Amino acid sequence: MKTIVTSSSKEVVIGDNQPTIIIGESINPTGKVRMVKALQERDFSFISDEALRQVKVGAHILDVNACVPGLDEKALLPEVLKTVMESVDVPLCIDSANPRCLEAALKVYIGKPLINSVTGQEQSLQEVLPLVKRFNTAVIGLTIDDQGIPQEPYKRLEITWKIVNRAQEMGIPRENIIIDSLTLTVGTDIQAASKTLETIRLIKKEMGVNQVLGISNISFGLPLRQVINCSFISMVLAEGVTCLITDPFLTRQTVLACDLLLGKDKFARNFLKTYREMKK
Ligand code: THG
Repeated sequence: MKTIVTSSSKEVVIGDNQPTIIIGESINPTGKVRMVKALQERDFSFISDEALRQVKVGAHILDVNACVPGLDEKALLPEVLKTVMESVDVPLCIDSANPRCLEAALKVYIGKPLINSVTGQEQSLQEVLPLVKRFNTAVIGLTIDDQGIPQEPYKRLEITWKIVNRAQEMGIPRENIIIDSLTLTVGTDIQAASKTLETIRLIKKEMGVNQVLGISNISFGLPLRQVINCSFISMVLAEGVTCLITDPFLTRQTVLACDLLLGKDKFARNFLKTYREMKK
């Protein structure tokens, strides 16, 4: 199973037997005073720097979110997207819960982006999948429905089926869907990680689609978050996740070590190349 996304000049392949793809998460104002301020003041140089920083430390794709309560996301998201496209040459992941904002962003994007995201909710399926089809994009499917994130792995598999089937009915191939099992923090739910791991295993076995996970949710509210996050990365990659939403500055070394250990880095090429670059 290979998912391909592109920028105007670069192609990124997500799949088994490929290096793990890192989606840089930091162009997102949620909980970040400095980023909110940059968006309020249209300080796009801050966003441009953030894009460059993440690509320099190993992001293959960048997530772009411009949702700040009180600001016009439909106008802002395309502007931020253009800024990022002018700053770096990697493909982008367009992150919005609002289909109108996604559409406005898709109109300015050059290449085949990843949409973040569609859910198993009827309204989301009806509004987002037509955009996936019309703009020929890839899309992240969240295993969430009107009842929230189900605890039970089989229920999350059911939502995956729903998204994949609905997409296929519309002529969207399975390769263009990347499933995100989602995870809450182990700080409040001791089963959060184990249920997510079980879900990943199940989806891999039953569906074989590519899978992505936002890593930092797992450690919210706890100390030593990096230790928890990096440990969780090694577990989810061992279960078959092919793509991560994370801060590459904090997690890239772990990802490279995992790829090496999982046989995804022939002759340790990426690991050694990165080591040499770091020494310089
Ligand atoms: N799945 C999908 N999309 C997502 C998420 C997901 N988008 C949003 C979120 N989760 C992933 N993105 C972020 C962006 C910023 C931060 C966390 C997740 C963040 N992190 C802290 C910071 O930078 O200060 C530090 C976190 C850390 O210690 O690693 O702000 O799950 N499809």
